Amino acid sequence: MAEKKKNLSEYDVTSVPDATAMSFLILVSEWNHEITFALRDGAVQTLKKHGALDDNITIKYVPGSFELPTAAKIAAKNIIVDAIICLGCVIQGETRHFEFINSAVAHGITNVSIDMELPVIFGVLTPDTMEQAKDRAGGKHGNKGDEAAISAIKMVDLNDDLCAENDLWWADMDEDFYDDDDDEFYDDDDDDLPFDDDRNDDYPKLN
Ligand code: DLZ
Repeated sequence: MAEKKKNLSEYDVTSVPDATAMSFLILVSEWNHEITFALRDGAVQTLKKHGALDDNITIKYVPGSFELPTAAKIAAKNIIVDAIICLGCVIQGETRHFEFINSAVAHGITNVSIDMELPVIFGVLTPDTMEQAKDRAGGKHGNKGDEAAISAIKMVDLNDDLCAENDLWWADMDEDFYDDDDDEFYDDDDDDLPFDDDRNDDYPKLN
């Protein structure tokens, strides 16, 4: 059952896979940068805590949260990375576009993730006030950047798992298709046919 989270930085450390071999792109919105830079720092610290190497963490900036999905799509198409973490902050009291920006960003990120079959993580704060934002960017409610980093690591691990399942499935199929006995079946040479030449006798006659 879903539980209400008390702190964005609280999680079961033992449930987090090792991120040593994983690569991440962090996209950071410059709008409300006092908040988003704190999210970025939390995300980097958490990735490194779980083994991610400096060389495997790339950070790029976009003007505002609205640009996060476009940047994620461009990145997903052009660079090799295991997950993209999108960080932003849209404060309700400060923009009449609040609903519009939030919904565009949420849909945009979801679409990129599904289209590109790549974990693209929604690390965008959508608080009512700047104070609430601070509480969630390293304040009393933890850091949304930490949460985004953990989600990214878990999704990369899940992706690897599911792709490995797929590889196993194909390996099994290959064995069936290319089994030595089966090969004979596709051989044109009649002498090699794995059944009797009078096999038609076994079938009921139509007339
Ligand atoms: C324009 C705008 C406004 C009013 N508010 C925010 C905000 O609270 N958080 C944020 O990340 N970006 C905001 N922006 C900028 C838009 O995201 C976008 O960068 C511009 O509309 C240009 O496309």
